[in-house]
Amino acid sequence: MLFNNAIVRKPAHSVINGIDDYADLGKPDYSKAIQEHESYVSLLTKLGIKVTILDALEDYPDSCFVEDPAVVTDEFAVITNPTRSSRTKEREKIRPTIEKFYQEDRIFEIKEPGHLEGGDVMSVGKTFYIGLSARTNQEGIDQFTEIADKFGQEVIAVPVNEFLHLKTGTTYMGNNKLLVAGEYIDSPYFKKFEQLRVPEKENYAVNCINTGNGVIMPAGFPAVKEMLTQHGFKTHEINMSEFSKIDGGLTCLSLRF
Ligand code: CIR
Repeated sequence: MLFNNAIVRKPAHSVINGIDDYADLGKPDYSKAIQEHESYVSLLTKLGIKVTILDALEDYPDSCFVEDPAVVTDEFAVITNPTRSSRTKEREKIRPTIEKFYQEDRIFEIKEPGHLEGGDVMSVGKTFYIGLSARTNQEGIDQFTEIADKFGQEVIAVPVNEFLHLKTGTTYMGNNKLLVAGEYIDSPYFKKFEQLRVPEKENYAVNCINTGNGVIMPAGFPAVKEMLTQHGFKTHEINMSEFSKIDGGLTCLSLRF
């Protein structure tokens, strides 16, 4: 396995009012979102991952996207500073859970005027690629760089123009293989990787999770499924219809470590 633990948060009824800056597919249906979330948790559990399920937070419509208010790594954790005002306080809500898994001196914080969201952080070996996006600013990246440096890890900032977060446009599958869509196809930032190019109409499926025991991908993207299979990955599909309506992908639904 590439990770043994996952933290997720149940979607609240308010998930129907989650931020939708990109998708424009209408509002999510709460019961369907719950079903999809349950399938996600069951799959992680079936694959041998220990899942911690946090209670829904009605005051925070996007709080099921736990990947954004924290970054977790083998050695340390960072409580981030989400940009959108409806999400900023999610940082306080995730902290007690992070404290259960990490010692106090291994927990850091991104502070004003720095902003950073976990969806922009892609970890590959000893390097963090961090998206400079509408949600993560240079100050946030500079603060993260200082933290990573304490652990001998480097940061490479990558501009994000077409997507919400860096990982909405690229995810790392291991073995030097990188799924890439849109602006990251043939990007100079990712020259050293073997690129698995996602066709535009399947852009949403660039956001996958390699568990080390198969790749979790959204259901309904045959070209990406075929490409992953050809590259030797077993795939597991999860229906993401409701989360995709509010710009949420598979990675954003969990913190994995
Ligand atoms: C937002 O706009 O913040 C949420 N509706 C979606 C967050 C997606 N998070 C992620 O890709 N890590």
